[in-house]
Amino acid sequence: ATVEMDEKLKERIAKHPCYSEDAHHHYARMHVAVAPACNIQCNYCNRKYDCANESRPGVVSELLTPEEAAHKAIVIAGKIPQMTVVGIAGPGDPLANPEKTFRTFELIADKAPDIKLCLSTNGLMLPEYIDRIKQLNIDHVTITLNTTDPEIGAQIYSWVHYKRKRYRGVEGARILLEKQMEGLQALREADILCKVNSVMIPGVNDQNLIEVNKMIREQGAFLHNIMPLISAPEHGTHFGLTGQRGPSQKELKAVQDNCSGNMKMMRHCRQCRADAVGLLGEDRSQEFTKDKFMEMD
Ligand code: CLF
Ligand code: SF4
Repeated sequence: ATVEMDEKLKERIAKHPCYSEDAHHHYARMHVAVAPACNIQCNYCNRKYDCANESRPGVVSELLTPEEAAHKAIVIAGKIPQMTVVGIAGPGDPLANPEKTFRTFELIADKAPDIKLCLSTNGLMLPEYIDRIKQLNIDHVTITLNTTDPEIGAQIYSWVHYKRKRYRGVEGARILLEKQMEGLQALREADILCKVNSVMIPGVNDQNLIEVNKMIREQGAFLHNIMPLISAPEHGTHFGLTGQRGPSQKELKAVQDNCSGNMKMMRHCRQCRADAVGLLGEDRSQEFTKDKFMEMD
């Protein structure tokens, strides 16, 4: 589907490899893994590995302090000229680690003001931190939003930890959805570009994704990325254990096509690691492990 876009908006996404399909051939992103904790439990997540909302299951990223992360970002920006975006996407939820996440962005913005800042979150704490996000000029925020229905949510999230209390089942899912919707609205009011990721789980939320698409479109989200559940029993996720499979390429495409009426759909996502480096299709994270980048300048 073609979506009309004004020139200003085009400029804002022109160098972001995820927000612009054209850009992903020419521009690179890097992730810094500074955020280990999480405030919800998705059934497709195994905490031993990176946040499965925006990353590849079965991968363990090397955790960094904000200072190490900033050093890494500056080193890599110097070595890879196409590097335009630094994202924080895990290994847990960035906004469940607000001090680490914001300190990292602050240090990077200070030393490399041209790099765009990108944040990916489950959305639970987004309303809480919207002011800091604005202050830091974070122009790209992703919310992983898997359903508009708390009953379905109860099958996806086993608990939600909000303001010192743990909520289970429908109750937890309802709180999460409420905060995600508030977050969407706050981003729109702040004129921050918002991408929504939805993990497609056949038999659980696949029928509901059209509804998700409609809702986020009405709330002003810019781009929708429907990602396949990757769930292998060896990752030890709940869905893996219950034999829940991911969608086939064909099933995924059918849902994406059904949603694409009025909204841009992302179809080039590579489900990166929380410490990914490079163009979307390539993974250079091993060239920049901590023992290596700490020696570089
Ligand atoms: Fe990273 Fe995500 Fe920002 Fe991109 S990834 S925080 S928006 S800079 Fe991109 Fe990777 Fe897909 Fe994410 S390909 S998993 S959508
Ligand atoms: Fe795992 Fe990410 Fe879900 Fe947290 S938000 S439980 S880290 S997939």
